[in-house]
Amino acid sequence: MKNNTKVTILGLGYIGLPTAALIAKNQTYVLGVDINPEVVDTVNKGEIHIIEPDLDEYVKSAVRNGFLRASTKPKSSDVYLVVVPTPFKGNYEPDITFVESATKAIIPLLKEGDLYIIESTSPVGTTEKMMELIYSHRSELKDKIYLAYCPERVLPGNVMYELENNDRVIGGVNEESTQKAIDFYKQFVHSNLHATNARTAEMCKLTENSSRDVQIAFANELSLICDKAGINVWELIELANKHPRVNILQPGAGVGGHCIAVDPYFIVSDYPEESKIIAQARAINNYKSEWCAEKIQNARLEFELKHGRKPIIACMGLAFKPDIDDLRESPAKYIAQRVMQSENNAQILFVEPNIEEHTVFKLTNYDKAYEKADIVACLVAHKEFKDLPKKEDKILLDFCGIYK
Ligand code: SAJ
Repeated sequence: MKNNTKVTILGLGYIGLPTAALIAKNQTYVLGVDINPEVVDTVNKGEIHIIEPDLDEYVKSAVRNGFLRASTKPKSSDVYLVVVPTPFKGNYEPDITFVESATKAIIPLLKEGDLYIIESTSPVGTTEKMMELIYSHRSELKDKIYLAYCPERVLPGNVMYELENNDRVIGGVNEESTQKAIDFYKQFVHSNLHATNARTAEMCKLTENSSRDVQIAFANELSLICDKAGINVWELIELANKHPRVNILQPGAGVGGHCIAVDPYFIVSDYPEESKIIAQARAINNYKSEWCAEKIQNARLEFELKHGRKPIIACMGLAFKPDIDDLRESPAKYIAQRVMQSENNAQILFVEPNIEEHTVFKLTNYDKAYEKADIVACLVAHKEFKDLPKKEDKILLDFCGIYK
């Protein structure tokens, strides 16, 4: 990139801030824009508001060296990256209003030769929609600016490494735009950049996560079948995976996070007639959490009938996946809430080794909870739980393969 290239990143979240810091590390002037003034103030102090290994060092040095600044307002740049959230509405319809408002904010600033890229996970056709929006306000820019879509595929907890080293799929609204975007990413992405068109790039992101959701649904469905068949599903999957071309994923307490549990709906809502397996996989993964809550409920009732007293129940894990501290959209948290509703709190011990405290759940150390509990519901396969001894006097409900 020419060293006087100015880049504006719209959205300083889990992807936007790491991306801004990485580009700034390559001596490029980056303006990070966020609608939240607290985020802007935090970044301008060289600090961070999200938890991601190594990110603090990147942001601190980029701000100190003057290559990264944050603001609530965009300024004229040469490259604009839209990295804002794309949630779904109550009826599972994708919500691209953040992408639209970020685009509207920069329309007055655009000039001939600028590059506009969307990174946010978006329904197919969004980049073309934003192109029409831009041209409807600035017709003189038609075919004079470059527009592309480039999804990210980084894993939370490994973002700084994966941003630089994961292959990227780059889809322009035309070939010149694709090439312009490739030339941009080449400056800070040291892996393969795969050229395609915008619609294919948009669908590629949705396909990656939908394929994973379907694979997890297959594992979860197996767990329901094996529970009825009296088969250890962990042993079954381990044996099936000995086949050279079989790779069955792991059953769990459901599918959480902002990605795998969300992105498939972007396909289903646009192609409801065609996306049968994708829709059904979502239903199975959502149902799995209900199923786990019911198993705990039944175990509680059986215990009470047998022992004439209420059991102490340990909910082991609240995060949305193993060994992280993120509880957003967590199936384990949902199940813990269901158990709490059906039981007075004194009988339930909540365990989450990756956070100190929680506003709703009073946390107990995992060792202590395991010792005291009559029923142990293993909801998240955190590494701390792997050493817990199997005790005959406890009812172990292993939903995530702690004891596999
Ligand atoms: N899960 C299972 N069984 C498994 C694997 C995962 O139940 O065998 C559950 C996890 O517990 C979690 C959920 O699925 O609740 C999602 O976990 P994940 O490991 O898929 O991780 P995410 O959502 O943090 O990251 C995914 C990744 N996408 C793929 O692996 C295809 C990541 O590369 C994407 O960048 C990210 O979504 C995203 O941002 O889209």
